[in-house]
Amino acid sequence: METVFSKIIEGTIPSKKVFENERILAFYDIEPAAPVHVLIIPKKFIASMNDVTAEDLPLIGEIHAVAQQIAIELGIAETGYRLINNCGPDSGQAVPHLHYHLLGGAKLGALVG
Ligand code: IU
Repeated sequence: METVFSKIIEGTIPSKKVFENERILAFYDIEPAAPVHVLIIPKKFIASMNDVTAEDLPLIGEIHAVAQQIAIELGIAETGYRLINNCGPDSGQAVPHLHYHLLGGAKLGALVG
């Protein structure tokens, strides 16, 4: 399915990349909700966490490893960060392509609300 994120993966929409390999792309969110706000996405189309299958689990694990590495590189590993996935309407998921928000660089507020 074509989304803004598939266009970012293709390069037809530019992004400020933080990390890229054959399977994963990470780039800065255009509307940062924290001093560090990076989106980490699989290049494979997966609409949401509801659509993750057993065969995707190595990919999900690799996304965590990439998040850990980016946190180190951007200097937020020690101060702390969040890795957030929004899934479905109640979460506010706006883009139907699986993505993880890596947020840090400040004391983060409560999540609910
Ligand atoms: P959400 O979990 O689906 O709500 O997050 C989508 C994020 O994608 C949100 O933080 C947007 O600011 C971000 N984003 C982006 O970085 N670049 C874009 O072109 C678009 C959305 I559209």
